[in-house]
Amino acid sequence: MPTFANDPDKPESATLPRRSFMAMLGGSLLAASSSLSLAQAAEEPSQVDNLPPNTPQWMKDPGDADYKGYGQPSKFAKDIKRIEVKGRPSPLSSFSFTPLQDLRGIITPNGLFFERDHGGVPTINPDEHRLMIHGLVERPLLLTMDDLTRFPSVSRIHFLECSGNSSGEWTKPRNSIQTQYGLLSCAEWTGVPLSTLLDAVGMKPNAKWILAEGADSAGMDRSIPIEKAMDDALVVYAQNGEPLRPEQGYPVRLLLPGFEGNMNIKWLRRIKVGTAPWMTREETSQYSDLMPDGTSRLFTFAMDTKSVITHPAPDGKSIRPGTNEISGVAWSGHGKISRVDVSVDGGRNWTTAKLDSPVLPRCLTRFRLPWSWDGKPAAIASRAIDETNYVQPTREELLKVRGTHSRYHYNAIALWNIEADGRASNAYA
Ligand SMILES: Nc1nc2c(c(=O)[nH]1)N[C@H]1C(S)=C(S)[C@@H](COP(=O)(O)O)O[C@H]1N2
Ligand SMILES: [Mo]
Repeated sequence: MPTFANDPDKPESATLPRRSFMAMLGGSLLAASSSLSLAQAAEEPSQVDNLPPNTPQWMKDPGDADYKGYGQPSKFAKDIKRIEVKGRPSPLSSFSFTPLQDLRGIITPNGLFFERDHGGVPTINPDEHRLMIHGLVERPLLLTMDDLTRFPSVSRIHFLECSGNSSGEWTKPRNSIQTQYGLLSCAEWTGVPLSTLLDAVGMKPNAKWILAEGADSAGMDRSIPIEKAMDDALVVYAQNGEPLRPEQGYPVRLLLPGFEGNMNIKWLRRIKVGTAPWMTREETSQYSDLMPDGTSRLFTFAMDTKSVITHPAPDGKSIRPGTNEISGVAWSGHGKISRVDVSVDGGRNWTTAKLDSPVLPRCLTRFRLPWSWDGKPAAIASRAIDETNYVQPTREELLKVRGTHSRYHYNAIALWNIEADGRASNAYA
């Protein structure tokens, strides 16, 4: 019998835990929850009765006992969604952004994983899909999915970021974390180390590069140096424990930890071993950066160190004066995050934030810092440092070196203004 919290004879004990928590937050919770209940009462009159010390309706009614073969989020969380942009630059091209402002921890749920498709999402029957490994090899292979899953496998947690993430920040910063920073996600990937497959085919001594090709209508292909292929590259078929989602490359994709999203070929059908890069469209006209002196940066594979505050953030909930937690994610394509500093005065002073464990290489790292907000306008920022001692640059530093002709690889410090009403906005927008 659930008596304690609902015993109308003991209103004091029933409200005590709530009061002490309130005291910690500066006493503002009571006011907030009563105004919330009034707002709800206007919409759904019965809901006010669900608040303490009453027994809520959901303890009086039997719960939903319907069998759900595949579970869905609560209907109260239905607004947590990707945002899709379609038709740019071609009708089949699309991308969708992860709602970073609504996520906690480091793992992106599969249904919210960002998406970038150049030729639409193919519908691939795994029984009819093959992975070919050929070129400068002793024993070319044509693998079925059953063949692939018989190889020894590993599971690893890695971020994936499109090199076009935050591209708007170069010249047209927008007041949104989701559409400016949301081409970033992180998952636990399961598959076969690419080195295992390359060992199985036996590479010839002059092998230096591999070409990876997708089975989508874009036939996307990229050249990858053999060092990466033999280091931590994975041929993955599972994402957060379940089969890859169609959008992420079902039934199999290449995962190059820390390397720009574009090289992580989805719907992987072919790996060719060769001596030199193939200079495909994606690595020449695209995904190269025009520098101020008119030259182009080619083959900038590893994503540079970056971080962003996700709470509070534009698109997210506004904060109230008193105790708050500043929290966000940091990542580096070069290894582990070693430190994240947070500023609440626009970058003049910095405090080192706490990093959640585990801190893994080429993986999102969650940082947190308690912050007592006095209710006055503030400007908050995070600065990540990785194990190679690379320090995330300010916007001014980055633009000074790279100019403003780039469309890719923007990794500067983000600055959020906190307005007097507690809302966060992009200071550069
Ligand atoms: N075959 C194929 N692979 C692809 C793409 C594609 O369109 N086709 N898009 C690339 C780009 S630009 C990125 S950023 C990542 C996005 O991976 P995701 O959609 O799983 O987030 O996949 C890459 N691999
Ligand atoms: Mo991308």
